[in-house]
Amino acid sequence: MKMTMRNVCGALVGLSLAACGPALEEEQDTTQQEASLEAGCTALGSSITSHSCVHSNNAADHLAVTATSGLTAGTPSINTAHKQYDVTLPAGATGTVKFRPATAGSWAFYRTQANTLTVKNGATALSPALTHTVSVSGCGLVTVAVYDLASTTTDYQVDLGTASGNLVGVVAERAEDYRIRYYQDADSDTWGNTNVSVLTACVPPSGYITQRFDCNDSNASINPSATELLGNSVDENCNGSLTN
Ligand SMILES: [Ca+2]
Ligand SMILES: [Ca+2]
Ligand SMILES: [Ca+2]
Repeated sequence: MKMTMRNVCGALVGLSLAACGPALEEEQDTTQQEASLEAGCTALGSSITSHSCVHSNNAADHLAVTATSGLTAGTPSINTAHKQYDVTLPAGATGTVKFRPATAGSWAFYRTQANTLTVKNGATALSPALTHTVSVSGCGLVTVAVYDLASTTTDYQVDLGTASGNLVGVVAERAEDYRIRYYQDADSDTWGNTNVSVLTACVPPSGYITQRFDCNDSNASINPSATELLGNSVDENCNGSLTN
């Protein structure tokens, strides 16, 4: 049996660090699957995006750097997550910064302008795992690109294309840290099947929800909020008892 702390922790980061303590989650062993950004992910979920917006909206989380024209000895790094780097670009031109991931994984680069972003390993431009626009009320982040960055000893080169005012804000977050487990709700009674789930930082598949503990996911009249009907052999409210 495999135990993990990361799942519970990641799902709670945006809510409460205090809740991210000793909780251990028992991995299900049947039909659940570990969703990856590459397999059917159409957009990042609300957890990582809203978390990024919190830092973008907090002036105390902003750091200012000046990008260089190409990679030079003076090219600044934007390595720290949970910050918005306000990157000044060369006037009317592409600017270069560096990014060395603290942990290998899928890194999301949110930006305040829909300018281009290219991540390179040496001379090789990497293909993004995902890019999409962002539209969150009250949040200045408008686009995101996700790259799978495997090396924690590489300074990846990040080229930022021309931007209005020669200034663009960049928030980098690791997608794996914001995974949430969703459960299949096949009978649409708002209670999911504990045994059929996905763990993902992306928007969940259709019909998947965060609430679980449906003991019969093919009958919408049976779930933990249903009323127990006495005198039959059905546990309508999923509490394990036929008498209450
Ligand atoms: Ca259900
Ligand atoms: Ca009953
Ligand atoms: Ca019952």
